[in-house]
Amino acid sequence: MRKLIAGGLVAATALVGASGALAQQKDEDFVKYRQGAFQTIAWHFGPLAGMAKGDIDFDAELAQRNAERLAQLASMPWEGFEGGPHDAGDGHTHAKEAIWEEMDKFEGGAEKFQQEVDKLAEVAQQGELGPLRQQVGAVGDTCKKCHDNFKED
Ligand code: ASC
Repeated sequence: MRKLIAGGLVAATALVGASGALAQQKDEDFVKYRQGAFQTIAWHFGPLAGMAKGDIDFDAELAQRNAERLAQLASMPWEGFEGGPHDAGDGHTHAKEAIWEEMDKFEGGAEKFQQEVDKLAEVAQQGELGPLRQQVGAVGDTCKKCHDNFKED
């Protein structure tokens, strides 16, 4: 448990760390990258949210797989915000300028998200709907909080 959480924290705090390799990427690539990363996260969170709400049947194996993937994916979107705000060309970004104005707060939200999905991956191993439902709620709260602060509708 401790190892998972520590790993997540390291990944989350490395947010703005991976600059060198990004030099050739264009503004629109940053936008596409981070949107793709969030889409992949939503793809995996969707069924978990569906199980938590009772919209789809509980499937312990799927829950465990998706939660483990989320723990990996949670560290990925953030490098797509590096060096921004980015001009997406067609205006296709929902990122608020507040991200770059309040980067510490944004990074804090990313770290909290990582912690909660790490916990979700652990809880999913129990194979029980009750605790899963509760932790899916905790993860969803971190999504929502960040969207409220930093994402245009
Ligand atoms: C989802 C999803 C989000 C979050 C958010 C939680 O399933 O795609 O962006 O949950 O709605 O409030």
